Amino acid sequence: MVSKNLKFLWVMVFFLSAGLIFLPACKKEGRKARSEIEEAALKQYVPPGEWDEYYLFMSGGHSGQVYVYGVPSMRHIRTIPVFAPYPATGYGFDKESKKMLGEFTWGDVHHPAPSETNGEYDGRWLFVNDNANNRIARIDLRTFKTVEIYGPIPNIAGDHGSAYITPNTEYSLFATRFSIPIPKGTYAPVEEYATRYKGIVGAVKIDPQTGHMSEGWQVLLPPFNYDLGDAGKKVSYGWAFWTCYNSERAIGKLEVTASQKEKDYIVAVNWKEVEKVIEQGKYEMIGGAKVVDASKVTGIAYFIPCGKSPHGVDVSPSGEYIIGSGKLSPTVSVFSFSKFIKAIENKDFEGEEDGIPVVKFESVRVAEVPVGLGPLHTQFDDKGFAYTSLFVESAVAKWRVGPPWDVVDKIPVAYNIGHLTAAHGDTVSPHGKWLVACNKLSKGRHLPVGPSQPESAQLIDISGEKMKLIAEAYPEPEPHYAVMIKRDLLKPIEVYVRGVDNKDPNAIWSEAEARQERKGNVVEVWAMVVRSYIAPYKIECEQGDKVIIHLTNIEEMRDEIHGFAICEYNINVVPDPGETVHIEFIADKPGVFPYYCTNFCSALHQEMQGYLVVKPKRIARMEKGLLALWKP
Ligand code: RUQ
Ligand code: CUA
Repeated sequence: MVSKNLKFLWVMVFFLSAGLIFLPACKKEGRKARSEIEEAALKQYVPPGEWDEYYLFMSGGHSGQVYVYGVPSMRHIRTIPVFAPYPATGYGFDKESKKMLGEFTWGDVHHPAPSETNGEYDGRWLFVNDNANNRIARIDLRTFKTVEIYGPIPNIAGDHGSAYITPNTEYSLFATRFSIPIPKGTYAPVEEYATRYKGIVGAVKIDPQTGHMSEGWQVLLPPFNYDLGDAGKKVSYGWAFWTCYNSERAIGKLEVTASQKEKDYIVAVNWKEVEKVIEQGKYEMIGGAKVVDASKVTGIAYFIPCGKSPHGVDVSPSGEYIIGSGKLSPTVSVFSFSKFIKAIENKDFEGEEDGIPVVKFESVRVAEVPVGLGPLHTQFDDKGFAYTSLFVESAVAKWRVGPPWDVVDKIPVAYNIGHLTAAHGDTVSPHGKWLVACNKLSKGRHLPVGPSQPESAQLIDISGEKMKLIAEAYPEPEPHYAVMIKRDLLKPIEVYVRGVDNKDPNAIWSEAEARQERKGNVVEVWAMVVRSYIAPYKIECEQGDKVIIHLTNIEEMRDEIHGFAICEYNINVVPDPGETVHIEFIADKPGVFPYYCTNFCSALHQEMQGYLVVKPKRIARMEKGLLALWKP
């Protein structure tokens, strides 16, 4: 009995003393974790009513749109419809945007690219590519609206290596991901891929004053898959770079057939030289575009060997280093631009592809950085470091751009990161500070939402030596690439000022001007919306008439947005304050169709309504007949 008690006592003594030793340690650990969380939360916290420091423009992939978030809060602020209709803002319903969308109702946005001046974002426009339908769109950052869609671009299929902007917004780059027989419409069996299919890279010209896009140039290349691109800057200004895979010129199961060679290429194009040779007339017209054949015209294109099936190519802020991410190798290859130029001068070539020189790998490569598994894309900070996304490893590697070219930090992300973006991280002067990882898989780190799972975006603090994961968000699908722009660079308007931003001759600014006129079968209406009525309150037409409505929102105050929808006519437009939009449709359904304001705008929002009265053909005809009888 005594011994049993003693034993119990000893056990108690042991646990108590152990507790005395371990408890403070545990508590300390717990406190540290807690303070780390608090620190992260404070870094991300943007109090209600305050602004984020950066805009984050994320591509929306095959949603066809661009999404705007704030950094660091990661709050979704706006959706900018680009290649798909978006009834929330009336995009794709009014005459202008309908015309811009043309025959397509979707697009595949991959790479947003802000306009630049001297290699810096200038806050004027944002360009995005459509990988599916070979187009490039321009968003005006004064209005956050898509104002122009260029394309489909001739001779290319799958505009992936796009819409990269050259340092003074001379061009937006494009490249064919899938080589095809050109011009489009040409027939050639897939079996003749290696000989009759062609690769094309090129650029759309941009008017430096207006942003307007027009035909630029195209370069004819071997039938490889051209993937990602980037424009040269500073020392490499005047050049453009794209990676390519499938230099095997293979067909079939590419995962096997196009992964045979140890190396594929980065193709370097001297666009300043392309401009010159085009001026000299050394081009062919193919598919309505000026195409320079790089196998016939020397000095415009070179291949740089890069291992293996590379994906991203990123030019360092100084323009000196061209970084190729070999997605099937555990390293990024760093090439020196000055060595590349020297190699060209010395004709230091190791072969050719269809007559286009391949520069000697050893002569241009300066480092092979062992970043980790599945490197895809690289961004830069203000302290001489690069950040590379590792798809297979689900991590971001931070490494030194320059000797000893070492990896200095690594952070896991959740999961399978594709692109990443740092603040101004692809310009000549990156900001550092923030990095956003665009992850392809979220693996249930969120409330379950059924089998269609979201991608994730993780905010990482890169201001210190060690990267720190701060927050996680679930952006709209699918964030391929994104760009982060300092908020004060953008000067968006809040109202379309009459006579300044709105010079539409069909705008009306008072109820007294509201009216409709008939010209033959066309009924033209000048209408307006304001809190809280729509004028005119009725639109009368006959079945089969074409109805044109010029609708002005005459509000002069921020936020005073009105919608205008016609029941069962599949119409909804949303003019902003001071904006005029145009609707055109055939009144093919007879009857009475209410129209109303779709934006809850005021206490009497529900009162904002009117009627589209469509007189049936039969009655209209009868009336006309009677009139004719009665008149004689
Ligand atoms: S891609 S995840 Cu379409 Cu830019 Cu690399
Ligand atoms: Cu105007 Cu609701």
